[in-house]
Amino acid sequence: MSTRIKMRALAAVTLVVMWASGALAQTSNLIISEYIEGSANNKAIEIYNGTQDVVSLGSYHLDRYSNGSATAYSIVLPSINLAPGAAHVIVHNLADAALLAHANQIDANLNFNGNDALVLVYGGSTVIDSIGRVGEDPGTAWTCSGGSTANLTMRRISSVCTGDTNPTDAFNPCTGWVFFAIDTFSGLGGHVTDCGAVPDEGTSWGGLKATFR
Ligand SMILES: [Ca+2]
Ligand SMILES: [Ca+2]
Repeated sequence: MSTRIKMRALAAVTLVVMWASGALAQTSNLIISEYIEGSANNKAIEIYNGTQDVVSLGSYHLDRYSNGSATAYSIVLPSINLAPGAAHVIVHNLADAALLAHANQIDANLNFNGNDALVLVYGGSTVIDSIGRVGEDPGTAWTCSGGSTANLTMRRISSVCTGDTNPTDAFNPCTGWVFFAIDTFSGLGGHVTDCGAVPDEGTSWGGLKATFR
């Protein structure tokens, strides 16, 4: 087989595998792809790697700002590699078993309840994504027509390719999110975007290796 044909075959296999893993679409960085504020302690956050690269999750943390506070409580993320197309699900430790079954990480400090801003941070202070508005207590929740950060499941719409990197401007949950009934857990563990470009052969091969590591 010629080198060119081998490369084409490799690219085809790579594309099929990347498609199967949901990794065709690229986001600019990690995004918060799902937010569950359910009954009692049913709280969960899904973080999705829609990039073409393996991401070291330990370089990120999730800050919670409760009730309009300007002071963050940081939730540490584990030092694992998140493959392209993979999702990481954090669940409150007292959640129902049906929700805990989806957890990659169980954390007692994931105790938001609708009026608490959440910020995904890279390194010391680079904001990657956010939900809510830091410094504002909206009362019960940030709301919009048909949407709320309380008592619902929020999922990022597929066209969102970059997180909300401004955690202090006004927050409208209907911008970039769709809503599902309280205690909907079925979307956890994966995410789909339509963010465009297919990874080139060189970098997607790295992603392929990561997927099967
Ligand atoms: Ca609160
Ligand atoms: Ca914002």
